Amino acid sequence: QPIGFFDSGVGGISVLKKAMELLPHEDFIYFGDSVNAPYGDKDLETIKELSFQAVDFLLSFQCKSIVVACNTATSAAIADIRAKYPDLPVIGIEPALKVAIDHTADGKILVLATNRTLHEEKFRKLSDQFSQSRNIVSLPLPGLVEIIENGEDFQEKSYAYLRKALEDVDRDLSSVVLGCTHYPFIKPSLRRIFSEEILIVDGSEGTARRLKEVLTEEDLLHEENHEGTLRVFNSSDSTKLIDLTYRLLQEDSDKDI
Ligand code: DGN
Repeated sequence: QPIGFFDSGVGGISVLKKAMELLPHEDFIYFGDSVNAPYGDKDLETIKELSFQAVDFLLSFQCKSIVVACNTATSAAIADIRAKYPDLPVIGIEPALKVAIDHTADGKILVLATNRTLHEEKFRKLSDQFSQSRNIVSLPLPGLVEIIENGEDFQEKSYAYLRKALEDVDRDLSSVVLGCTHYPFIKPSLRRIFSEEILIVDGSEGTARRLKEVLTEEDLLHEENHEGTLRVFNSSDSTKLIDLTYRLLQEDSDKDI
């Protein structure tokens, strides 16, 4: 049985890549809901509804586990998905604040994500957990997901966007947390803005590790003589998105951690 991944578009590929590295004997199915991207600007009910549609699509392939490879859908819908499918291992992703804190002794932390992720209760709770010891600031980046989804020259276009969006942001930071699964793909552009001393982290590694842990606990891992496979689907029937998915899979994401 395969493992199903979904995101409101191609961003979740950053998480899928980590999972494929860690679990080479597994079969994966990726569903990118690019037609409805970005989820980040939608209301809660709509995000929940779209998330259920994505999960049901993946379950039509008898997936043994679901990875919500989208911070926005995780914060908005994961509790409901788990409630509806109590026996299904469902793994989510959230801004990797803990990773940033564990790897830096002090200094301000900047969290970049969609509006929805930053305004959900889930992020407020996460941030409250650490805000006594560390100064945490957050900045929504509306419109950035669309630039990446569009695919064309997205690195240069993102750089132009970020230069403007981060113009007034204090650069005296210890780390930057990428709280949206699309953002690891624009790390080269972020690096042109943030100096090498500033750590850039995201939650993809942690989510992949958690997936492996859960599948191991539940004894759901494939035998090691099996060669893993990948099938990719997108809600858009344009081949452009499927091409972009494979392009991003090849991309060297040059992670700090
Ligand atoms: N990739 C999604 C996330 O991690 O929040 C963002 C896409 C979106 O819906 N804005």
